[in-house]
Amino acid sequence: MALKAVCVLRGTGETSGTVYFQQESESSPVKLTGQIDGLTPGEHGFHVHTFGDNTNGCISAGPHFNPLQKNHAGPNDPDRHVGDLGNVTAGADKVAKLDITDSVISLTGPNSIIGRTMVIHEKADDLGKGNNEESLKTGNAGGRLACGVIGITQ
Ligand SMILES: [Cu+2]
Ligand SMILES: [Zn+2]
Repeated sequence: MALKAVCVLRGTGETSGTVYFQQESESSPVKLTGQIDGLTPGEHGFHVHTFGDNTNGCISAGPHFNPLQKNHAGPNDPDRHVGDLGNVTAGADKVAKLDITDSVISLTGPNSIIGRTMVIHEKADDLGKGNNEESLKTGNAGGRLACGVIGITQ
């Protein structure tokens, strides 16, 4: 039976969204669909952060989900944070439509993202190629516009 999860993104500004996750079996890739509204046109970093804690807003979600203690990178790099999903791109209508397939995150097992937080950022993620220390931690994606805890759904 397919595993399914959902995340409602909210923040202090106009950015909001809904992300749906589906995985056909525990060894299958995870498909992400849905959309994020209220973004400036262009790329925005999009990651799973470690904690499902929004008590002090998106900052309480902590750093990128990184159980194997790797450097920050892009979703197609062999070494990356588990939570590194790269960028989403908003159009002139300020909407980013999500269509991501990822084989590193999971909805079960040690790389499970259930109970952790999705964050959409102010700026583009440089995917670890910024030639500075912060690039290897956060991709210089800037502030956290909106976030939400990833939960199991039917
Ligand atoms: Cu992030
Ligand atoms: Zn990262």
